[in-house]
Amino acid sequence: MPFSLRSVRRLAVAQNVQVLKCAVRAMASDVTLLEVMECKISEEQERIKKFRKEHGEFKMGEVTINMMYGGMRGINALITETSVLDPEEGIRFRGLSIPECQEQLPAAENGCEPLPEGLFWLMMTGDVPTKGQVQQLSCEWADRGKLPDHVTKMLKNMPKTLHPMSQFAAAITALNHDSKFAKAYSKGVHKTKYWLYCYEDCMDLIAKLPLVAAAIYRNLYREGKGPDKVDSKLDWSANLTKMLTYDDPQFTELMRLYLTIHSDHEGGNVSAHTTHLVGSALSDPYLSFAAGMLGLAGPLHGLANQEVLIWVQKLQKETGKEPSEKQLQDYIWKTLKSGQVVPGYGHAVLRKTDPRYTCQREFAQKHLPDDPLFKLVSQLYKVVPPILTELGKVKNPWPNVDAHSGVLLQYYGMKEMNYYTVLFGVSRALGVLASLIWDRALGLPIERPKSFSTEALIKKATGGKKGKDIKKK
Ligand code: CMX
Repeated sequence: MPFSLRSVRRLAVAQNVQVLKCAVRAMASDVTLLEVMECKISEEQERIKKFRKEHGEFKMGEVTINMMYGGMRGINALITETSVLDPEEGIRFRGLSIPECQEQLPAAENGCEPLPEGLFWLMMTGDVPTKGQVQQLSCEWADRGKLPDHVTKMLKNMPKTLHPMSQFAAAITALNHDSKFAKAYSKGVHKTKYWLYCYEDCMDLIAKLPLVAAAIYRNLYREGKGPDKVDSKLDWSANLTKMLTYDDPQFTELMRLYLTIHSDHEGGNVSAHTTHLVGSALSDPYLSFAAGMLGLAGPLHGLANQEVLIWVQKLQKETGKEPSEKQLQDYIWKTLKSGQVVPGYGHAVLRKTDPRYTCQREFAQKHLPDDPLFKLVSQLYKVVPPILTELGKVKNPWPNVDAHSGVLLQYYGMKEMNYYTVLFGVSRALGVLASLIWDRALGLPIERPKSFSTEALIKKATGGKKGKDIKKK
């Protein structure tokens, strides 16, 4: 039976029940994210405590030796509340697919793509926020959005040849100068309060990321010129595009979509897992996230969006702007035969076209259907999968998120492909930092899986009997 706000409030006051009080407050239009989190966390702590007491010994699968040598693929070992990845269906953020997020999360005035602020609220609380709650978050991030001088200066002094991702991670590391978590820890704060300081740092960090990202862009590609302050009237994405010196409202809409879909991909990917792992040592959120960004900067992970464009440009150089199907096939085989991967294709978990690719494709079909690069990428979508399938070993021949993002950015004038992973990083903060806050709220311990030497594994697997047959020569 649905309850009205008034009836729940009366019940709560009468019975003084904390859970009901929380439910009442969560419905209020002026409720803050922090207030909602305070309630959610105590409920969740109780729920997990009870669950572990009753089912703590339940087994979630076996670990094989192939899994250990195979990048831990298929080992069930992490808890992540913010999103879950299904191999066939793709990502769901707290149960919502990308099309459902596009439908249900609040959009900007005159816009139709979801505001990433709304996704952050959803990932943190499990609830779809109201428009008012999202506006409140935009204001709060704008309020917190200031860069300390030492970071601005440091970025200005970076050599122009230093990759934007190295600059990004270095600046985030330097922001830990003002970490509230590190300060509270050094003063001996009680561990039940860790999450509150972690929350403060994460909110500050998310608010500062557009400033860091845009400063890197302006220093490298705009001779340091352009707006360098957050505008309190703008949402998080609009502030980012403005400080990047772009004024096309459609580019801002793209950025809202981009920052939403790149935010989270459950817990096992390199950037999420690294942030979680480093955070488990109680390194503050700045250090934890910087470490995650260094993982994102790998070409098999987030740097693939840059690699895709470099690969496509080389293709165009060799074959001309409008290659035939045969030319594409030859180019793909040449890539594979030279021992390289086709960037933007394949995935460790997904076994279908990435829905993040699909929604970017839909954006392109709507806004730039005749763009030559979009046409080329669409052609590759037809030609690459059969070849990767023919190779026989690739588990997923379909495109991932990185196969499409560069096309859209290029169309709106952002041609500096070395920079693309920074935008991925700004977005990734939303998911991994929401998870980090929950890690501290749930008191997850320092992470420390057991490792073995090959020798020890051989002994275990052969019962010590056949070990000599597999001995080193
Ligand atoms: N091109 C060529 N070969 C590929 C391939 C691709 N796109 N994808 C996988 N393979 C190869 C692997 O290199 C591996 O070969 P070896 O056995 O010779 O080492 C074999 O196929 C099996 O790999 P897999 O189990 O299908 O894939 P993995 O889980 O090991 O790796 C990924 C996943 C994403 C690293 C891989 O598909 C790849 O390198 N893709 C290209 C890079 C890329 O687009 N990365 C971005 C992923 C999304 C993101 O994180 O941003």
